[in-house]
Amino acid sequence: MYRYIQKSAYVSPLFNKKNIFVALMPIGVVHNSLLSLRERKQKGFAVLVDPDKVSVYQVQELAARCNESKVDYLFFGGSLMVTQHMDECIQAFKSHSDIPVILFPGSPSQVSRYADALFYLSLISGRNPELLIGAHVVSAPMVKASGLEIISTGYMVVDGGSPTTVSYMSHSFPIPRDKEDIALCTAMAGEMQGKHVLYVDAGSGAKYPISESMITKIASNTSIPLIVGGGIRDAEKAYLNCKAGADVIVVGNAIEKDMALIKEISSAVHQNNMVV
Ligand code: 1GP
Repeated sequence: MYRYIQKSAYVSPLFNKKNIFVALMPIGVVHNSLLSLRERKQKGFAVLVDPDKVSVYQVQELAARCNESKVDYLFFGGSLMVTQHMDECIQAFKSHSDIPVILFPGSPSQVSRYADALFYLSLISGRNPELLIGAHVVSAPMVKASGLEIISTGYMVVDGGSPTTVSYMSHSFPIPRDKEDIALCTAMAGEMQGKHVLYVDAGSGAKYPISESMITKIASNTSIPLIVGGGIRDAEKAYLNCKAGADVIVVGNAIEKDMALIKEISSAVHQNNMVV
């Protein structure tokens, strides 16, 4: 799929018969599916797996449950990577499921060619140059060579009520949870910088998930897909976040504790699709 840019004054092999320039800006399958959720006002559900917290056997069970509950995406990654079995886990998941696997890396070393796509994260809520551009420069050749679909992501960490691994590791302050205008302006800046998606995160296991009013503020003033996660523990909060304007809901911790939640939360998220 290609994004049509605009009419041009001259003809070249890159122009179609109507002299419309067909730009060489491929939109990958996963990015396109995220755009389509936003455009059709549909909602998606993503399960986050931290490779340090699962065995290959558990990943297989997870795949079966995700298939059964019509999960839309599997996000894979964590702030740290103590174990060495990411490739193996992703292969195990892929051999049991067609659900797209998107890497959500805590560091540039977390790249696996077995995934479908990679959130190319820029921590736009922080002021640490390493996580805005430094790590990207170092990892660029490896990321490019991976052949993965790259999804440029404006990553925003919002205070979830307790220090999270991401805040500690990134040496950056999260956005205070009552400063919705800061969150809004950060999101707008990310969109205008050309990020493909926004990921607003209260951090894994957050005491306070992102508020619905903050989600509404961001969603109603930006037009790129909005992913929301951190501290979501039940179907009701997932449903309310969708109502507030989130396009994709991410749940990790709560599912690690109770896999039965996959079905419950997935139904709640997709219930919004039926209402629409
Ligand atoms: C964390 O958004 C994710 O980066 C998910 O958070 O583990 O709290 O669900 P939880």
